Amino acid sequence: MPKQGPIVKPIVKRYKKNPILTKQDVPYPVETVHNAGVVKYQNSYIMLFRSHLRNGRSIIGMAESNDGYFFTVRPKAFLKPASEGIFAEYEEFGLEDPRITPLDDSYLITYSAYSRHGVRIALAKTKDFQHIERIAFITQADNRNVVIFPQKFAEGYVRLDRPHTEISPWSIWISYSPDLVHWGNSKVLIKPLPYHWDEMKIGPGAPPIKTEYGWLNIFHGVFKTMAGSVYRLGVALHQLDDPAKIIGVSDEWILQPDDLWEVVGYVNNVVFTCGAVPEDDGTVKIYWGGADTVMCVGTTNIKDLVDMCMKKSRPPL
Ligand code: M1P
Repeated sequence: MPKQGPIVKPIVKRYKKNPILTKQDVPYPVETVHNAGVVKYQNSYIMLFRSHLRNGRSIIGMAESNDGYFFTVRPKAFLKPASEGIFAEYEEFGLEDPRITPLDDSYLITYSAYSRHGVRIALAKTKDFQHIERIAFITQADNRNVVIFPQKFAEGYVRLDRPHTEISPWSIWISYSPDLVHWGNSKVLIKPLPYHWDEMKIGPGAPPIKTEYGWLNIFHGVFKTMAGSVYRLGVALHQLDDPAKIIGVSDEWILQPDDLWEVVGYVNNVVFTCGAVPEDDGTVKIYWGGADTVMCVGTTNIKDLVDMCMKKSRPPL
């Protein structure tokens, strides 16, 4: 029998019945169910998930749950590429990685729109998860993983995003907007750290969570190996009144691919989050796609995440 190593308490405790959603749960043909935004709406949890179709392009489905663990999928897809106008042109190759931010009386949804012109982020909004209104494209090509903060600040609306250029590869930036459509005043906040688990890419994951200690930003980091890239999750803490100020970035990851369905799938070795739900008892449910194939959930504590950012931090830049 293999020897048991030292027992280390995990920061994120996986739900025993993972994966919580697979393609078998979807009443229309899809090949994957992953990278879902999740939010509490009235007395339920709403999940907007990405699915690959058999042509390799993605659409967005919706599932609902009373407890945040057992989800039922709606009979029809929630969002498919638009069929006319500017949205049709830029959504031609599919929609990916939805994030949901409650703001005022609406829920903002950002998603990656793919087309022959590259990938960019679209903003849509809903009040009831029945009707959805597309608002605008809010990035140009090659800037994705946009998460909007769930409040307006003195400087306006605030988002984190992840532009990519050769001399500033895949880092987390902050931008500001007066109206959610026009964004600017951007600056870089967190960069990949050489010879570190996030040395290739770093990108926003779940929309930031407000805590008494600051904003928790659960992000993904990528490390390139000879056997392909490994996607893990990390966490950073931003100042409450000025999220451009970083209080700390955890040196260690909080979750890495371990379960079989995270290690093997459509893309091997991936845990990727687009949503986390804070609960009244100080815990947080983190939702992640496993190997770009299935949806998983785990729980963690706000205090543990904050401690990781403050006590074991690495330089943001
Ligand atoms: O396959 C892993 C991930 O790859 C892309 O993420 P990023 O550009 O941030 O590295 C996305 O396609 C994402 O959906 C996917 O999970």
